[in-house]
Amino acid sequence: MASSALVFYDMATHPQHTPYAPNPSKTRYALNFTNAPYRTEWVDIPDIHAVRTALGCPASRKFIDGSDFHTLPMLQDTTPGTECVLGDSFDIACYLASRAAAWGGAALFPADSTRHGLDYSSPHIDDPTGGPPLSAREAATPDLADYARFNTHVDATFTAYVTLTSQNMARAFPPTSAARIKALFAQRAGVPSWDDLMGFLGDAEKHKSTFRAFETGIGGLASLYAQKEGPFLEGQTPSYADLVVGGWLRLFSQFMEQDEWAEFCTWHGGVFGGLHDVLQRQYWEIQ
Ligand SMILES: N[C@@H](CCC(=O)N[C@@H](CS)C(=O)NCC(=O)O)C(=O)O
Repeated sequence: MASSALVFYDMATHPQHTPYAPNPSKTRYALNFTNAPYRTEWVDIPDIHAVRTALGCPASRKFIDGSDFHTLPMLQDTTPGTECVLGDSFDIACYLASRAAAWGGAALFPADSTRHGLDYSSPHIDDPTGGPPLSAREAATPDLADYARFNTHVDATFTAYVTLTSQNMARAFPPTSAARIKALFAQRAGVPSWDDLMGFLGDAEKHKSTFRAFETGIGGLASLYAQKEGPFLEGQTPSYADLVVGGWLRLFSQFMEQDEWAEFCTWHGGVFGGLHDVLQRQYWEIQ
């Protein structure tokens, strides 16, 4: 296979190539984890719709009004005979898992897993997200249903606290598209401008109480990690479940206030700080 046969579509950032978005980050971890040969194509947020449509990739998420929400990641396999385009991080994980052995990579869904912690229930699973509803992907095969469910519950938990990252997110917008991204986000939120949106999210008291609630909100997931010896959900053996959590940790590590991120890393025996460090060291590479 030629080294660029897999094309991974991630969000363009400033500075260049400092990815942060949680679902693409799950995929980046999974690509590196499985030793997949890939290259990254960087897409500006307002261009996602056009890029996805040009590749014939249907939206995998909806806005509240039911209209299509075109998102990243996308993965395009250009290998003759197996050409395809996948537009959801969980589908991509399943695809990579089925090829990992051929690349000499690790198993995303280890056959001998005890599946410890995959029955995690988010305290926020029924919360409104304040934006587009989460998209729950069904596993293609019944044996992966608990990973798909875990993904949905982890998404629900971190989404409940995502406003802790919103204030700093704009610094990652590429200068050439920042104005368009801000206008798009304001339009989606139904407010006149980005500054209005930030004004609403910037309430210091609300921020503080959200941060305090985060420690409790993340406690159930943390306790599942704490039950095993080692940085991963299963203890010593990583799986896609850890990469799901890691995708979110990547976002929070980038955009939480530095002192809050430092404190977050000490909560619950430091399980998430430890997981983030090991995932970044071992599986974070930009190709
Ligand atoms: N279920 C989808 C969700 C993808 C998703 O929501 N991606 C976000 C980034 S984490 C996105 O592309 N947002 C684009 C936007 O906000 O315009 C998946 O797992 O791939």
